[in-house]
Amino acid sequence: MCAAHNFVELAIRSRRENDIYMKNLFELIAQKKAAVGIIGQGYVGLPLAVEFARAGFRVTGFEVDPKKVASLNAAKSYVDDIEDAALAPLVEADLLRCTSDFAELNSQDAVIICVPTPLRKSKDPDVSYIVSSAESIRKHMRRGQLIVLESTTYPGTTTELVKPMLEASGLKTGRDFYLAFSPERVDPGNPNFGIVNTPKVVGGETETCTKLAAALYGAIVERVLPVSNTRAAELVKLLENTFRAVNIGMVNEFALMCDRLDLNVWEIVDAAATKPFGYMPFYPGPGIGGHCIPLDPHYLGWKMKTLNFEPRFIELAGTINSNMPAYVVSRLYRTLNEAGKCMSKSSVLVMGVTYKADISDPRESPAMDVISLLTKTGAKVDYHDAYVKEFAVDGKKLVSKKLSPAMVKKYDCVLILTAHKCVDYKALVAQAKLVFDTRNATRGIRSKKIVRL
Ligand code: SAJ
Repeated sequence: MCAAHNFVELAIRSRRENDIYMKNLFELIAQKKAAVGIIGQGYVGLPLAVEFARAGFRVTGFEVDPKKVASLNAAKSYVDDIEDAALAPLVEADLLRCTSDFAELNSQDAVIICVPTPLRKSKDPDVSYIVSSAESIRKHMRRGQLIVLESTTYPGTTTELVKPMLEASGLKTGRDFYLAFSPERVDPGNPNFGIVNTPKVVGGETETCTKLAAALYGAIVERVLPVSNTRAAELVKLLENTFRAVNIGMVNEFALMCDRLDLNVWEIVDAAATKPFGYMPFYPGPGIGGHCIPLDPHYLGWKMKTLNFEPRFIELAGTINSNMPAYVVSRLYRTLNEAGKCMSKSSVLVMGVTYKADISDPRESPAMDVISLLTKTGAKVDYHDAYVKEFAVDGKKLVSKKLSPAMVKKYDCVLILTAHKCVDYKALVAQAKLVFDTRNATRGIRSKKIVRL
């Protein structure tokens, strides 16, 4: 009886203790006194850190890159969407600081993981950054902390990978610490939607975990949407990005169909976009770039294959989208040929190398593939992009050429891959011998010199 009685006593005391930890964390969040640590200060982690600091939380950014640590502590931003002026008051008020000392994770009440989730060459997920972050947390974690994973990943990552790693500390999820997943929805360069006015989905390992994550994000965003668990939250994000990849793939296939039908795909898409319901426009292009849309659906594809399920839409969209650079080059062959030019003896000026317009990020840009393929044909390829001073293709450094009427005139063809708003396309067309426009950047300009995707 005595042992059983002690066990019950112990359980009640431990329950009470846990309640104290949980209540304390809710209070710290409500009073905005919770110390918030964010691992990864890139285009996702830094804007998130700024919003928590703006709300009055003391935020510590954890970064492995010493240059980023120094830059942020000097209130110098390296993320397009965050101005230095936004950082300065927060750094001065000691509400935002950055460190590479991960032992400081121990003093955080909440830790949010915002690290990259790239793909390996084999298109398998590379969760190594999540693993190293979880390992750092395990080493320094303590009772009463809330840990949230934001990095886009396959359903089951939080519960099958992160949770056991953290529990190797001897602490128990939902009792000693709290664990949730909340997908990031940062859209770089989006002038209308930022962290505060983009609804935030949260899903926890337990109900208390969900509630604590909802309370934390509820302190900075207008709307929090709790879902049933971490796997649901992980899949919500993958649906969002697979939706985009598949629809972009479909409209790219429409571009190929219009080529066969001798129709203008841009006219077709614009006309369809007048439908006020049941339709959402996507636009063809030279392929898809960035660190999300080309990659995220393959995280889901990989997971489903481990469950013997063939994700056909994801595979098909991936094939169509990744073949677009080769299609652009084949169309350019035809375009130059019709102008009596041979590709291998032609000079091409590429306009725009970032993965989408009006940002400076060239990561995973289809321009890399297009320029690589073009160079292999023997063509002389230069580029101009006001946002990207230099750019490596197949290990060879290219430097952005200064734009001038005399310079544009020299090229056999101008190839528009990214439609930055800062370019005067009317002047460009007037100066160019020939323009192949893969983004409809020359929309509304009538000239026999223009060929469009
Ligand atoms: N693209 C097209 N046609 C389109 C739309 C996009 O070819 O109609 C291309 C773009 O040029 C780009 C790629 O697809 O190369 C990705 O475009 P994106 O607009 O999805 O840009 P991302 O990857 O920076 O941002 C997306 C977010 N975009 C939007 O919701 C508008 C969103 O899916 C995520 O918040 C974000 O990825 C992310 O981090 O997951």
